[in-house]
Amino acid sequence: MLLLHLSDVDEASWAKAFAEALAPYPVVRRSDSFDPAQVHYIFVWKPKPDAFDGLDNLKAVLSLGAGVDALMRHPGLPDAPIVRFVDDDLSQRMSDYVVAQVSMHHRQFTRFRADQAARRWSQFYPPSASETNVGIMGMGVLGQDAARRLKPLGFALRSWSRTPRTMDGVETFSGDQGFDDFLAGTDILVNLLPLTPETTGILNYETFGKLRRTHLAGGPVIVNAARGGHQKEADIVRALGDGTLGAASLDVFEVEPLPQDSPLWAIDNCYVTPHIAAISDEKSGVRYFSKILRDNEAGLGLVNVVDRTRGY
Ligand code: NDP
Ligand code: OXD
Repeated sequence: MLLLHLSDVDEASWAKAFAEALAPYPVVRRSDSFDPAQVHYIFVWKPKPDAFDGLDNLKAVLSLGAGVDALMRHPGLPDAPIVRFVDDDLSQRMSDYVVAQVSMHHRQFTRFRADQAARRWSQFYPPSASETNVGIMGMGVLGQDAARRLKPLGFALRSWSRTPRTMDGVETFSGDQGFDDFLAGTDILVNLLPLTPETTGILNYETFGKLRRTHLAGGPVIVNAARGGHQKEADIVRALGDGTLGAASLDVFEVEPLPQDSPLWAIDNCYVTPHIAAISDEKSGVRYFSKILRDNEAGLGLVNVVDRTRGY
C-alpha cells in the first residue's frame, strides 16, 4: 500500500493520479481508514511530526522534494531507504530560473532599471558572456543541467563539488581546498548545493568577499535557488549595502514565507521570489514514483536513494 502525506500541495489530486497509475495497487491518504502495517511506501512533502508513527513495514520513503534536508531532520524518520525526486522536468524548470537570473545580472539589469527610473541616458556596454564567469556550487543533477544550458549562451563556467567532477567546458573545483580558487574566478555565484551541516551558512560575508571583483560592473552577484539555510541573510543585507555584492537573486530564505519585516523585500538590488524556482510536477512525479514502486516490487531495487551518511 502507498500512503500519501503531503502538506502545502494538492494531496487529493496526487492521490487520484497515483491510484490511476498504480491500479490495482492500493493508494491511501491520511484521512482514509487503513492498517498502518500494510503501508509499504509513504510519499511525503513536509511531513507532520507523527507522519511515520506505526509504519513498521516501510520499504521506502518517497520524497516529493529533490532536497531532503528537512526530511533528514524529522525526529521520527524510519530506517527505510529514502528515494528523492530526480526528474528532467524539474531540472529544466530550475535551469530556466538560473538562466534568467544569470542573464539578467550579466546584462546589468539593476543598473539600467535605475537609469530608466532616473530618466538617465548612460551608455554602458556589459561584457560579453564569454568574459563573464558563472560559478556553480553543487555539480549534481541540477548543477550539471544548469551548466549544460548556460554553456550554449557563451558563459565561462566553473563548478565546485564535494568530490572531483569533470564536465566538458567547465573548469571544476572540489573540496575545501578548492573553494577559494573557485570563488576567486567567479563573477556570478549560483548555489545548487544540498543543505547539510557542511553547507549550512556557506553564503556568508566572508564567501562574498572572495568573489572576483574585477569583471562585473557593480560587483559580483549571488543566485541562491537551493535552500535558505545556505544563506546568512544579515550578511547579504550588509554585502548588498556596502558593495561587496552587486546584486542577489534569492528564491529561498532562512524562514519561509519570508517575514514581512525582512529588509530583503525592500533592497533594490535584491530579487526575491517565493521558492518557485522549480516545482515537482504532478504528472512527471506520478510517472517517476510509480515506476520506482513497481520496479522495487518486481525486485529491481531502488534508484536515487539518499546517502544518509553524506546527508544528500
Ligand atoms: P544532487 O545531490 O544531485 O547534487 C548535489 C551536489 O552538491 C553534488 O555535486 C555534491 O558533490 C555537491 N555537494 C554536496 N555537499 C557538498 C559539500 N560539502 N561541498 C561541496 N559540494 C557539495 O542534488 P540536486 O542537484 O538534485 O539538488 C540540489 C539542491 O537543490 C537540493 O538539495 C535542493 O535543496 C535544491 N532544490 C531547490 C528547489 C527550489 O525550488 N528552490 C527545487 C529543487 C531542488 P558530489 O558531486 O561530490 O556528490
Ligand atoms: C525541492 C524543492 O527540494 O522544491 O524539490 O525545494
